[in-house]
Parts: sequence; C-alpha cells; structure tokens
Amino acid sequence: MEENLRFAMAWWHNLCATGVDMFGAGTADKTFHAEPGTMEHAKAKVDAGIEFMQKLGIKYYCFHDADIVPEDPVDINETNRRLEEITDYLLEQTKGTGIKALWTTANMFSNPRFMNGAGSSNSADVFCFAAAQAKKGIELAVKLGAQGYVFWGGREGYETLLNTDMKLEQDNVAQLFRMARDYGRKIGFTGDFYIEPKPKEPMKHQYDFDAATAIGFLRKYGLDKDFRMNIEANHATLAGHTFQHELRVSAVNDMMGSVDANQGDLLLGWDTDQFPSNVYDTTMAMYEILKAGGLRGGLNFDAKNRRPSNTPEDMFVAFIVGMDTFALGLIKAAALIEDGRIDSFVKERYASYETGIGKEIREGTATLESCAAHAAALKAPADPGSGQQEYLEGVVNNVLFASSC
Ligand code: XLS
Ligand code: CA
Ligand code: CA
Repeated sequence: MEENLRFAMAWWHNLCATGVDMFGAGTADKTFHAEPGTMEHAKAKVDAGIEFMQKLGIKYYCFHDADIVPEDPVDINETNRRLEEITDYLLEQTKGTGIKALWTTANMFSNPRFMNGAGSSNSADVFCFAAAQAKKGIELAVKLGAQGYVFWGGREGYETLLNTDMKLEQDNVAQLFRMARDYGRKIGFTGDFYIEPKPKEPMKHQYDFDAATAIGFLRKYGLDKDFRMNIEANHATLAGHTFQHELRVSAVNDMMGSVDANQGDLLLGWDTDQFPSNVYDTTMAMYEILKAGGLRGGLNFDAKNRRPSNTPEDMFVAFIVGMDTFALGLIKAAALIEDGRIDSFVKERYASYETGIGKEIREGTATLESCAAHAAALKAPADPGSGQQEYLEGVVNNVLFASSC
C-alpha cells in the first residue's frame, strides 16, 4: 500500500492558506508564532510542516517557490538567496526523517508581472522572469531530490482573442518547456517534468485544457519523452471529464505521471480543491493507476480545508480522511481487478478483433477493400452486442459494498 500511496502535503494550502476569499478575511491562523512575510515565518512553516507530516506518516511535500519564502518585491537575486537559505534549513530539518520533496514548481501566476501569462506573456521581459523562476525551481528539485518538476499553466491562456497571438504564445510556452528540459538534464535532473492540465481559472481559456490537449501539445513540440501528466481530480471535472477519464487518457498515451488528489463540487464551476472523500471516485482512480502499473510520482493533496473548518485539528482530520479514502479506493480497486468480471467483459466485448478480419485490422494488414469485401459477404446486420452498463455498475457496487475487506 505504501508504494501505491505516496502521499504528499501541498505547502500552499496546508501551511500558507488562511481561508481568505474575495468576500472575506482568513479564518485560520497560519502564523505558527512568527510574523508573516519574514524568514522566521518561512522557517516556522518548515518546522510546522515537518511536525505535521511526521505525525501523519506523510513522506512527501510539494511547493511553489513563493510558498516557502517571501518574494523580494524587486530583486530576484534576493529571492533566490532566500530560497537557498530555506532549502538548506529544510534539508537539515528533514535529515533522518525520510521526508522529501515529491515535486517542486514556480509560482508564475500570482505576481502582477504574470497578468498576461508567463511563457505565453506578450512581454519578453516577463518570459525571462518565468525562465529565471523555472531555472531556480529545477535547481531546487535537484537539491531536494524531487521526483518531478511541475508546470501548471495558471495564466498560460487568454481572456480574449482580440488581443492574442495564439500561435506565438503557444510556441513560446513550448520554448520555455524546452529550455527547462535542456537545463534540467544538464544539471542532473533525472526526474519527470509534468504538465498539470486545467481548462480555465484564472484565465478564461487555458492552453493545457485537459490531458488530451496537453499530450497533443507535447507531441507537436517534441517534448513527449521528458514530460508527463500531473492529473488533478478537480481540474478533470472542470474540463467536463471524470478524474478516471483523465487518468485513462494519460495511461493509454504512456503519460501517467503524478496526481493532485482532491475533489471538486460538481454543482460549482470553480476549483474548490476539497479533500477527497468520495470512495467511488478514488476506487476508479486507483483502478486506472494500478492497471497502468502505478504512479511514478505520488498523490499530492492539493486540497484545502473548507473556510469554516479552521482549526489545526481540522487539518489533521482532512488529511486522515483523504488518506483513508485513497487507501479504501486502493483496496477496492485491487478487489475489482481480482474479481475480474469487468476485465473479462471488456475482453469479450472486443473479441471480434482477435481473429479473422478484426485481427487483420489490428495488425494493419487489412485494407479498405478487404473490409468492404468482409461487409459485403456478411449479408446480415452487424450486431455489436449489449454494452451492459447497468450490469457493470452493479458489479462495482457489489465489490464496493457487498464484500468485506
Ligand atoms: C491550481 C493548481 C496549482 C498547481 C501547482 O489550480 O492546482 O496549485 O497544482 O501550481
Ligand atoms: Ca494542482
Ligand atoms: Ca486546483
């Protein structure tokens, strides 16, 4: 179970976010007895984070550069110096604990300079700031032994096509990825680069809309050997897909990488980043992950407590519920695979491709003429057979609720 459930704590939600929203102030105290915006506070967050992870047995964390130190308002050299100082401290404090980074990333969406995007900005100066932050972020990934480096295209998209050169923007995003890949490999980063698809928010339209779009993008620009998907459940539903769909698209394209484990609210059209509690969803997610041979990355709880759940106890409970929901999902997914009814149904459903003309189609030896000749010889309506969806949904319910584990 441990191997399949490499849980990670997201620095930004757990140690930084206080519940501020556009209608009201924070409700949770994340000062950890230090003055926010100082390096003392940055260190207090490291201490609190390590204590939290140790108490829960969580071995991994993920962060944006801006989550772990206050950014200097004008001088990126000073920000980088702080990043070195805090990661030295992080390494020192985690020594002997087994706790390490799962992935690192750069916040290329909060600072006002990124209002028109980072790699996709209309400004070459802004592009260079994005490059500088990615450079540092990859260096930190190497320093902390992270398995991945994430690009979430927060503002890589547009608000209106009236002011947008889409081709130039997409070419530039690819150029940034290429530079990151080349630099990473040069300095010894052997892990995966990840794209985290999301269709919208904050932009009206984001270029990494969903897994299929991101994979097509990577292939177009020849980046598919170094990049994989970091699939977030909430982003999947925002794109009008299920979490399972996005994982399946990644798996069949050999692009499964890591997961941001959360859930959205289907009645709301935005990214609520809730802790996962839906066992049906985690079962189907773990089903995809197990069938794909496991994750190279892990399960990062990119999730935050609801604004009124504002105590430290609520933070612990949320992680415990999230971990239990995935653990039960893993058990049930393994049971579904062992049960075998779904697999054997699917195999049987496509059996016509195992022999005769079907086999020839699969092997690429059939032609349009040979298929047409096959159809002409049938002289009967072709019957693909029942899809038996209700039966299969019953199988899932049966494995979820009727058997003991
Ligand atoms: C925002 C994203 C973000 C990424 C990392 O919606 O989920 O937090 O995971 O930049
Ligand atoms: Ca995420
Ligand atoms: Ca999110």
